[in-house]
Amino acid sequence: SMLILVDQDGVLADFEHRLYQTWQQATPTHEHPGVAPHERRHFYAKDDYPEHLRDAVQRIYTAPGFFRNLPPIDGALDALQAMLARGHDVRICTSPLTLYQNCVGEKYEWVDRHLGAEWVARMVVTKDKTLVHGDILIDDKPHVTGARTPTWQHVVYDQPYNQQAPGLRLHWGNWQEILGTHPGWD
Ligand code: DGP
Ligand code: MG
Repeated sequence: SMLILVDQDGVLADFEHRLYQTWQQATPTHEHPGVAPHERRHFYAKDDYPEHLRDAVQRIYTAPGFFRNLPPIDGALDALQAMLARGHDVRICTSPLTLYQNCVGEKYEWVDRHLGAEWVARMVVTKDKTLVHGDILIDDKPHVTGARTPTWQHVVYDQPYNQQAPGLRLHWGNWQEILGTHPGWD
């Protein structure tokens, strides 16, 4: 069996969907129509918007309620439970915003609401995922770096903004085939 680290935003919780939806509700269309999730090209959402609108983007994802109300990505919650049922040790490994005031508590609330207290106890909240041991890290960030050489193998969670990243591309429609080829799966 394996120790599997699963990222939260962009893997379990749909940050992109809610950002776009909130932008469309809050911003007059003559300013900017917003960047639809399938049109996103940079890992950081702000970088897909013109310079003069970046503070407005940041105000959306730092506002109270943003992280609490992210919709789950289809198939994500079932996949976590299925990995655990197969005997793996599964942890949610997430990096909070440096503007932590709403983000950190609401990330815990999200896990409690959608997965329950048992999974709150499985959360690892860190700015540097290379300091966390594991066999696999499922993460939508194209390059996950930090202070140490990681013990885990990064498996990229497939998103429009990480298409340049090489290697295996996992999503909740193919995860059993991708992880099934990994030594330690059975
Ligand atoms: P993680 O999914 O654990 O790698 O965390 C990445 C965080 O970055 C997540 O909370 C979403 C957030 N994020 C998305 N777009 C931007 C952005 O434009 N600027 C910043 N600072 N954070 C962003
Ligand atoms: Mg992420």
